Amino acid sequence: METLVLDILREYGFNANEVQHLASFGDGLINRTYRFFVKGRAYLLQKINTDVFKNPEGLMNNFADVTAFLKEKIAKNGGDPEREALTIVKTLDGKNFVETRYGAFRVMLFIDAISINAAEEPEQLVSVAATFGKFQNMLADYPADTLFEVIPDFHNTKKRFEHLLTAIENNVAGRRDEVGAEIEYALSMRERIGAVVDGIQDGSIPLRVTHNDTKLNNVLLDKQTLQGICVIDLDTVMPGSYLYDYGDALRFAGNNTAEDDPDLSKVYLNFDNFAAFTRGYLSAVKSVLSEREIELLPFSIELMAYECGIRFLTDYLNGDTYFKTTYPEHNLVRARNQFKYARDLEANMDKMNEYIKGII
Ligand code: ADP
Ligand code: GN1
Ligand code: MG
Repeated sequence: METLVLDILREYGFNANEVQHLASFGDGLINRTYRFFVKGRAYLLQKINTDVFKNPEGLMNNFADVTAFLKEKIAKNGGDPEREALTIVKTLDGKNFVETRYGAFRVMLFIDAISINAAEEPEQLVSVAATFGKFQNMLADYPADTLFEVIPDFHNTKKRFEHLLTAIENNVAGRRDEVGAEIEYALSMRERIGAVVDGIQDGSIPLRVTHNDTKLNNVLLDKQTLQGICVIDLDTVMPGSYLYDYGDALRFAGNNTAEDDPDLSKVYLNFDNFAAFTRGYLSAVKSVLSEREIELLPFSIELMAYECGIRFLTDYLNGDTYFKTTYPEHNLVRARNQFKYARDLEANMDKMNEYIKGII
């Protein structure tokens, strides 16, 4: 790896003898991330997962255009464009990424901040949510039709359901018999999972530019103040629904425990986290949400937990080809966790709706 990396970095004008402290970094489930230093400045090198992102050029064009658009707004508002938005470092001949026979790689400026996998206290989520909300606001007038659709149907829950049916049918990894209960639950939800997809189709839910992967660790926080600074992981920025971003954020941050905790007794809606995130989010976007979107906010969390659960289950049935796993049952543990969470969200639907009504 080291030699390959040094070869890539030469394309950026970084000589092998200048590159220091090259090491793996972060804990995303899709890309491989490395940090290194040159002349005291920190950078990230990322190997773009081209099994997942089949067209790195289209993806990097989105990335470059969206960050340029954000930077202009941030500068206008008196912010720091290199801290509040990602910065692509270009190669010596002006390219956004490097293609090698081992895959596609990009370099970004490292932002000196932290990302967390769980909130230490609910109040942290107010600022995280406002950072996601602000990101959506800044992109509200972005020309959505110029965006390349990186992963078609990314949050099309009905299509995800079809993929699960195919995986059940094919039983590639021979694991179907172990997951009867999970399959039964997944199938039982069939009639309810079209709410957002159908709403987009019939026009009752507006199509907007969204992030589509609003995990807590995809926002950077200031080390001292723990305030949200910057939304990262822009690979999936595409037209979508605000409900995907809100729902996915609370799928992750509203769960009382990690998304891969095998101890299901710890998996339930942490209502304080839900309340804090919802307050922060609504403070940023309340004025632009439609009535139907507001109505579906609580359900969107259940929907995203369900969708992520069937994606983990599908990957388990397919023999773990999509998500990074660290042990054989990892995807199954994740699927069970998400399904337990979805059921708990269902039980809390009225309580969440009451809370939102109180704010609006
Ligand atoms: P993945 O798709 O694998 O989740 P990410 O783009 O989210 O990849 O990067 C993985 C991790 O690297 C993030 O969770 C974050 O901790 C860190 N990271 C990514 N970009 C930056 C950046 N520009 N500055 C600082 N840390 C970053
Ligand atoms: C992946 O890339 P990362 O780790 O932020 C996945 C999300 C899932 C998430 C589950 C491109 O997110 O959709 O919700 O794992 N990203 C992609 O942890 O599939
Ligand atoms: Mg990430």
